[in-house]
Amino acid sequence: MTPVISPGLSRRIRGARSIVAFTGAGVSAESGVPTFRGADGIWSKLKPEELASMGAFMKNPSMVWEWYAHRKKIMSGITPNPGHYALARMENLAPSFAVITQNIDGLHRRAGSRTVYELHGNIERNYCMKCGTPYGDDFVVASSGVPVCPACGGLVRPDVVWFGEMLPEDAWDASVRAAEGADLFMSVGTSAVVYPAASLPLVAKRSGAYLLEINPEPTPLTPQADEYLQGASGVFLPILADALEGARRLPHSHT
Ligand code: BV8
Repeated sequence: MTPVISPGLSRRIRGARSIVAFTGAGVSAESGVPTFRGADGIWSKLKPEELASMGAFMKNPSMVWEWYAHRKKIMSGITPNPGHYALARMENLAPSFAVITQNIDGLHRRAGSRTVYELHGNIERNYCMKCGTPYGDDFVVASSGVPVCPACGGLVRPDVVWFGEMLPEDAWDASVRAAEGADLFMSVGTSAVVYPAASLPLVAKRSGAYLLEINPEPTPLTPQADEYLQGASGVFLPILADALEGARRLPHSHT
């Protein structure tokens, strides 16, 4: 039985001036990307600090690169799912729309989303830690073992934000502005435990946004949400996009 959303939520979507979707690994789960904290999540087997941190990389760069090479391989075979495409549709229908993502898989842009702030970087990009030269995956794949910068001999690393590292300033600043200006803020497919990203839903709520959460499981954010849709993003996001599309088809009543 296809879930439905309340008439109140439909009206809210239709009347929203600025919509923000804040996404986590759950939005890519239906594309086959493993999440971090779910039952079969990445962190259930490994400790994040042991792999996604500068300390881990300096201690054992080849182990960290083995992990990222494995994840790059998974991500090279995935495609966007209905949840990603629904957000791209909503961007074309809403007066203002932005995606703030913690995901590093690039699937939002591949689905057609244009305003995407990548808070934790992107696994498709790499750079030299010494001179900053960017390198694509072809260079990384061609390197045997830990990729070394031909220009300066520095170690090349994935362009993702590790624990203890600052988030990219532009993406962070733009995300805070988007959260402060949203009248509908949707937290979708995130366990809402990684900071400072996880502070954005409450920045939005404090600035007057209606806070909607979509997740098959409750999270620490659920009690603060104005509305919680318990279910998959690939199911609910297309329903929200349909509600928004319906509004755009309605003849404008001349009252
Ligand atoms: C920083 C990139 C400081 C790399 C990642 C103690 C308290 C508070 C904070 C801290 C603390 N100790 C340390 C900190 C700070 C730390 C932090 O927050 N730690 C947490 C774990 C306690 N944060 C940092 O270190 C950040 N930097 O703070 O710098 C600083 C200050 C000044 C100067 C210098 C430095 C950097 C954080 C970024 C870390 N990088 N990844 C990589 O991926 O390899 S984190 C990792 O977690 C991913 O980026 C991921 O996006 C992020 C959040 O996870 P989620 O996306 O939410 O995924 P998760 O699996 O957890 O949840 C999935 C959800 O989807 C679940 O709820 C599930 O139910 C749901 N789901 C499943 N299927 C579906 C679904 N939902 C919808 N539909 C479905 N079908």
